[in-house]
Parts: sequence; structure tokens; C-alpha cells
Amino acid sequence: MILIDGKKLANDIKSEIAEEVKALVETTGNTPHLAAVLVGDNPASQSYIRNKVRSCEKVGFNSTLIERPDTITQSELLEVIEKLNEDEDIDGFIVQLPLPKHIDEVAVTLAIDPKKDVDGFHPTNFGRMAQGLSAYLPATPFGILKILERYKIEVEGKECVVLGRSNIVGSPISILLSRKATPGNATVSLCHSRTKDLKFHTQNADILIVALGKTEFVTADMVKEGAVVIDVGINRVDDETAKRGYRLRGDVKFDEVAPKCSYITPVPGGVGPMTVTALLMNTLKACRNEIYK
Ligand code: BQF
Repeated sequence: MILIDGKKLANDIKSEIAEEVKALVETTGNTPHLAAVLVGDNPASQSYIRNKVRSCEKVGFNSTLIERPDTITQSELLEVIEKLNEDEDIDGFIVQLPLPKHIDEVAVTLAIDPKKDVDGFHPTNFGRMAQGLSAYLPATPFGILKILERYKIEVEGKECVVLGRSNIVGSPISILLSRKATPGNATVSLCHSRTKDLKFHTQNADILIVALGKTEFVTADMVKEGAVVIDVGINRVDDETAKRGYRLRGDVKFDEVAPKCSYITPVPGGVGPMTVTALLMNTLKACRNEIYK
């Protein structure tokens, strides 16, 4: 069993990005600039945003954090987005999800200029991705592709099973792995809450990608011997013995599943750090106008 070290891989890629930023600043004078909008005081969102801002500093990007209370109206938030769309100094920006209930996430996503949509959530980027055109890829699927690539995990011709059909992970990673591309060319099954015989599918998976948000949902009996397991779940579980009063757990029962795997990602330190690094890769692309010339 090979434990995938997402933290190390993320740091390796960050060092590469830092080198490229140096060269970019020398040749063009431009420093990549990411902005992030954080609404409300959800502790998980605050921690994700801190990770992103810290990562920007680490690679030499400029970053701007725009914080608003959860009393902000939808039209006020749309005004913030319009300003960022028009701000020539900002290469790309994200609106941290989830948003408060009174704000329509779809309306917010549609308001982002696709050229600055470094989260890759706008339907223009999603559609371009689905058709194999250059696009900002959503950060988590992009991070998973990088893991498969760097660990030289063969994808072509494999049976790949994805659990969860969210717009930001399950659906796009299914599309990406079934594309005629590398990594890609897999046979993909997308399983969800209405799937009849889930175990039948998971037991057949050479590559199992789990993005359900259900703590330790996948057990050893569901996994084929020698499978590659990619655990996207980031679940907070109360634990008084932990420093912060909680521990992170994945969607996979790691201790019993890991011995059966050829490769597995841990939580924490697996896909999570790669998600943040993928956002940096997209922001560098935005600064270089690589996606939309
Ligand atoms: C790690 C996210 C669900 C919903 C919205 C490193 C992150 C997490 C874990 C992180 C996530 C999850 C992010 C670890 C960003 C990944 O060491 O295991 C980094 O910051 N993430 C997000 O912005 O929004 C989410 C999960």
C-alpha cells in the first residue's frame, strides 16, 4: 500500500509555482493576485480561507481578502463581485462557499467573469471543461488529476467509480476521467443516493473516488483488493483530546480500507492540500492569460 502524501506533493508544486512567479515578475513585472470573498463566520470556511491566503504568501502571490457579515444582501454581494470583475489588478477571485441561506449561490456564480473564475464553477468553465476546451478546472478535481499524474497511476481503461454527484467534485471528476485525455480514458460510473446496489459498483472499482461528505462511509467490504482510493471527504468529528476539539475524518474508514489498497489518500493531508494548490495553479494561469487569450 502506498500512502499518497498530498501535503508533500502540494508543497512540491508550490515550490515550482514560486519559481515561476519569480521569473514572471522579472520578465513582465506582474505579480499574480488572487482575491477571496468570505461571507459570514463559518469556522470551516474561515480555516479554508486562511489556508488559501497563507498559500498565496508562500508562492509570492498578492492576495486580498474581502470579508462581509452574513447580513449582507445578495445585491450588495453582487456589487462586490462586479467590482472584482472590473478590477484590473485582480487576476482571479473566489467566493468561498457555502453562502448564507438567503443568498442564491447560482446567481453569485453566474455573476463571476469566467476569465476570473479561478474556482472553475461558472457554467462557461464547466461547459468548456466538458467539451475538452481550455478552461479553469474546479480545484478539487484538478488536484485529483495532479495526484494521479504525479504518482503515475494508470487511468486509461480502468474501471473508475465516483461516489457523489456534486457540481464541484463528483460531476466534474467523472467528466474529466472519461475524457479522451491523459489522465483520462477511464470507464466511469457515477454513483449517488439513488444508486440501487452501491456495493456492486464499488467492489468493481479499480479507482474509487469518494466525495459524499459522509464520515467513514466506505468500509473494507466495499473495496476491491488492490484498488486506488481517493478520499475527498473533509469531516469534522468532535474529539476532546484534539488541540482544536475536533479531528478531520474522511469519507473512507481509513484503518480498515488502507490495507486493501494499492494507493490511498489520507485525511488530513491527502486531497485537501492539493485543492488549495490547484487554486494557485489556476491563478497563475489567469495572470498569464493562458485560458482565455
Ligand atoms: C488537509 C472544502 C468542503 C466544502 C467547501 C488541507 C484544506 C482542507 C484539508 C482546504 C475545502 C476542503 C476547501 C486539508 C479548501 C479543502 O490537510 O487535509 C486544506 O483548505 N480545503 C474549501 O475552500 O471549501 C470547501 C470542503
